[in-house]
This record gives sequence, C-alpha cells and structure tokens, in this order.
Amino acid sequence: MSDKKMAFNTKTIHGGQEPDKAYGSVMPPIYQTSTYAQSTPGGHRGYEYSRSGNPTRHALEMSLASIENGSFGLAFGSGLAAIDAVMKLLSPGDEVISTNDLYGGSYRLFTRIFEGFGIKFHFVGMQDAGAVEALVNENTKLIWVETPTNPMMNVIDVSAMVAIARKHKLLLAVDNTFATPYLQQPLDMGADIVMHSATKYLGGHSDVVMGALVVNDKDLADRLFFIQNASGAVPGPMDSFLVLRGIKTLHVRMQRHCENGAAVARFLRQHPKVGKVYWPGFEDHPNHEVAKAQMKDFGGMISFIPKGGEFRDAIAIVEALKVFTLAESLGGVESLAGHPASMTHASIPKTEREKSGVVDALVRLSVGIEDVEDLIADLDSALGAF
Ligand code: P1T
Repeated sequence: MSDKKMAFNTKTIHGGQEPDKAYGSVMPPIYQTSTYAQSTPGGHRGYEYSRSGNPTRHALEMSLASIENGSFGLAFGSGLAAIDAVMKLLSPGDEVISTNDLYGGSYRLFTRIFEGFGIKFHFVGMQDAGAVEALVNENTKLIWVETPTNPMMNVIDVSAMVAIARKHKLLLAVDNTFATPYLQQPLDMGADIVMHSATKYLGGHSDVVMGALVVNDKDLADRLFFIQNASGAVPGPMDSFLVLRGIKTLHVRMQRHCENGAAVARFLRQHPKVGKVYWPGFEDHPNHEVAKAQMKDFGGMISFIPKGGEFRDAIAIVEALKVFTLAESLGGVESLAGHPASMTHASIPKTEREKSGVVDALVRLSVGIEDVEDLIADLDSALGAF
C-alpha cells in the first residue's frame, strides 16, 4: 500500500518501511558501522560513511517523514541539534520571531549562541497574531512556533502563523514535540518545517536523546541534509533503532497519555489545594477553540500552581511524589514531574520567564500511561505535603 493511502495508525508501523534487503528481517538491522566497503572509489551500494547516511537511520528518517505527512525526514543527535540545523539556514543580520514561552534550552540556543552570530530573535506571545505580524521587517526570515508551549500549555494558531509567513515569504517552523503527529500535523496546515525532540513521545521510553526535522520542499530538504552532514550532529544506529521501535506504538501510547492527562487535569482542578491548572482541554483555556480545531486531543502535559503556593510548596510537592519521578524530560511511558523554574527553564532569566507565567511555584507534569488511579492517589498524597 502506498504511504499516502495509509491511516496514521498504520503509518506509525509501516510508513516508509520495507523488509531489509539482505535477509528480509522485518525490523531493520542495527547497522553498527561507521563505513562501507567500496569496490572502486565511489563504487558503493548507497552508503559510504555513517555521518552522511546509515541504513538504520534512513529507515527511521523514512518513518519520520511518513508520520508527519512530509516528503523528507532528518534525524539528529538531539532536539537542540535539530533546531541548531534550522538556525544554520540563516545568515548574520537575519531576524527570527519566536514564541515567548518555549523550552528553556531553545531560548538558550537562540540567545546565547545564535545572537552571538548576528541573528536577532524577537520573543512574543503568539496567541496574538497581530503582535507577530507587527514584528515582521525586511530582515525577518523565520517564524519559530512551539505549540502547545513548554511549560505554559499555550496553543498557537498554526494556520494564522502560516498566513503571516506566506504573506511575507518567511519560513515557518513548528516544534511539534508536545503534540506529536498523533495530535497535529503542521505540514498539512502549511508549515515548512516540523521539528521534534524525539527524546520525548516519539522515542517514548526515556532511553534515547534524539531530534528530528521533516519538510516537504526538496530544495529546503537538500539544504538541511547538507547541514546535517556538514555539521555532523547525527544519531547512531542503535538510537535510530530505538526511536523507530518507539514510533510503532506512538498512537496507542498517545491515546492513553491523553486519557490519563484529562483525568489528572480534572482531578487537579477540583482539588482544594490547587490554584491554577494549565491544560488546553479545559473549555475556559484561553486557546481551547484553537486547540480543538487543530489538535485531535489535548495531550498528556499539564502545569499547575499550588493554591497560594510559593517556591518551597512546589518543591515540597515534587519531592513527595512517589509514582511520578522528579526528573527533567517528558513524553515517556512513565509519569514525570518537574519544577521548570529550577530545572528545564532555569536558563531563562527570572524576569523573562515570569513574564510568560513560569513562576517559582509552577509544577509541570508529564502524565504517563500507568493506571490513572495510582497517579491521582500519588498527587493527592503529595498535595498533602504543603
Ligand atoms: O532535549 P532535546 O532532545 O535536545 O530537545 C530539546 C527540546 C526541544 N523542544 C521542546 C519543546 C522540548 O521540550 C525540548 C526538551 N525538553 C526537555 C528536556 C524538558 O524537560 O522540557
């Protein structure tokens, strides 16, 4: 069956895949090799050196392209390496408009590395499309969207951003890490580049660090493949195998992440010791209508503030959790809790992060796929800790 005809739940398993040419192995072998024999210089069978290409990584890249409804997939050594490759499309003097609420490491890469190379970043609340368009000038080259945002769960209207990008001939990139292609497919909405921290839901088992890009345009793909090879931040074959295996269950995991996420969000919201809960599935979430229109469901990421809470209350809660593990990262089968201000978003100056709501009392949850009753009991007991 051609890829184009497959439904999403079939693509995660079969998209872009064919049995291995040597023995028909159903899963691609882990081609743990750096190089390939040549009969004469240039006389190779499609692969010459594993930075440039490796069959296991290629199988993964085909899968990535398929699940995002794109034509070309590229795998990188981490999510940040994938973002780094996108930024290398730019030149000194170019400007980027980015979401103001985003992963702290993305902010650090933009402001501490690429600003030093003469690229200017504007951070803006993208829920207001007018505020985005007002920042466009003749140097603007790229709009960087993260949706839902990490950690405030704002939802950005991708179609509105596409309209601005098309009008002003800008590239539009969407960090699809929180949603995954199970929930939204930005290329179908008109985005030029989809980016993932494959470390998260795509890998799904907290055992790999990896990044990904997917695009449709051949010229853009060629430029990114050039950067991937020239800069060299590629993942190894073992990690490629693990993410490919993870993707095969993405749809069933995501379904459970969404169900558990909804139950945990509703539990927190009615709890007397909980103040604000950030989750796009609530009808009164400011971007709920956009989320409903562009996402299939609302995901398993939730942030909340303990009622009247301060820094020490958030710390007491995350330390008291027993089923949730206190750890950086998200998107694995196991539930994780984090304290953005001191962990994932510590690299954003306090005044900057507080402007987008990342206050000291904020707790972030990655709701896993355990029995939801155990997750709720764990939270209930930990909320008793302050
Ligand atoms: O960690 P890495 O694979 O390099 O991916 C970076 C990244 C990019 N984009 C988003 C939305 C992310 O959440 C991340 C990584 N985030 C965490 C480690 C975290 O705990 O939020």
